[in-house]
Amino acid sequence: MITLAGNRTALPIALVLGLIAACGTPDQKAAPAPAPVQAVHVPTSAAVSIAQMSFHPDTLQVQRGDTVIFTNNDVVDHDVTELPDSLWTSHLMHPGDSWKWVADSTAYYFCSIHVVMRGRVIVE
Ligand SMILES: [Cu+2]
Repeated sequence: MITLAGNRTALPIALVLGLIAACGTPDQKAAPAPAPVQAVHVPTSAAVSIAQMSFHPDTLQVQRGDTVIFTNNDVVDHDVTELPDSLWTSHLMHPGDSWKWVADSTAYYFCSIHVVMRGRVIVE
């Protein structure tokens, strides 16, 4: 025989069981995918050698923020000057000198002393 006292406890138990069943169904939404991990570029450096009246390599591909180190391995002075507007330039580089430039955008450059000497840095 069911008593009033028994009905009072049976209803909450039924609700709890119903909630547990609802939460455990296979249709439950999957947890949100973790945010994609952004690749962080650790700046590095790349070298350009100036020798025999030219830049080696004359085209260099780097990532934004990388440092390009120009070294004058020639027997005469050179410089590295942005083309076409000379937005930046190295100091006069004597044989053995180096100059560093942090690549922030693709740039063409030349030697303002020997204008046929040209190169470019492509920033990805
Ligand atoms: Cu030069």
